[in-house]
Amino acid sequence: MFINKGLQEINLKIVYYGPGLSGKTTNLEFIYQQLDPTIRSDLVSLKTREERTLYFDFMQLELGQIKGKKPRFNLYTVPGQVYYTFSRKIILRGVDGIVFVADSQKHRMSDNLDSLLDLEQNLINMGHTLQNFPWIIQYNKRDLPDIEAIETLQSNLNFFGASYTESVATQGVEVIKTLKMVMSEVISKIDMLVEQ
Ligand SMILES: Nc1nc2c(ncn2[C@@H]2O[C@H](COP(=O)(O)OP(=O)(O)O)[C@@H](O)[C@H]2O)c(=O)[nH]1
Ligand SMILES: [Mg+2]
Repeated sequence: MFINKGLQEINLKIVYYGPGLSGKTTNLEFIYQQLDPTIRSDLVSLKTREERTLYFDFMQLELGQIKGKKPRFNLYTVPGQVYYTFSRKIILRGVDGIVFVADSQKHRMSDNLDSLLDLEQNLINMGHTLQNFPWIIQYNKRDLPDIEAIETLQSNLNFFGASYTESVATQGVEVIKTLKMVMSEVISKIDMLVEQ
């Protein structure tokens, strides 16, 4: 979080985390299409030739007011592929809220878990814990045939009882709901920190 007292702005950072190909970039692309250009920036994506996220995707939103200050939400995605460990650490710096985008397909369960443990370790190294951090889980790709039941995903991944959504990011199902949910987690936390 960065508060610019002169401009009465609060900069908040939300990171979409999760294994490669779980749908993080697709979330941002849908949000970008839906929102009025006057409240959002361009979507900046650094991609490889194969259309995979190379470093990150980034977009900024300006919404409403918190105690007279303008919140500016900076949305990022991380590259999920295992070997981009360093990029993920850098992108997580100063994070205020996280959406963990899980791939619901059965064969992606171990990738989900590896990515979640990687997230937890990175948070611990930054002096946070998953238990106390504002984060939610998005169970994505609910439209595909060979997916885990929500109860199974819940018992395997949601060990701290975080809020969750069931999405189809390619169709925009529960994408905005996910964003609103993580924003309210973040805001409820900073409400206590930001004085009038
Ligand atoms: N069927 C289906 N495909 C999805 C869904 N979300 C994302 N995808 C596809 O999964 C692939 C990877 O998505 P992407 O957003 O690039 O994943 P990222 O690596 O997490 O950024 C793309 O081909 C998307 O179109 C979904 O909910 N359902
Ligand atoms: Mg991506």
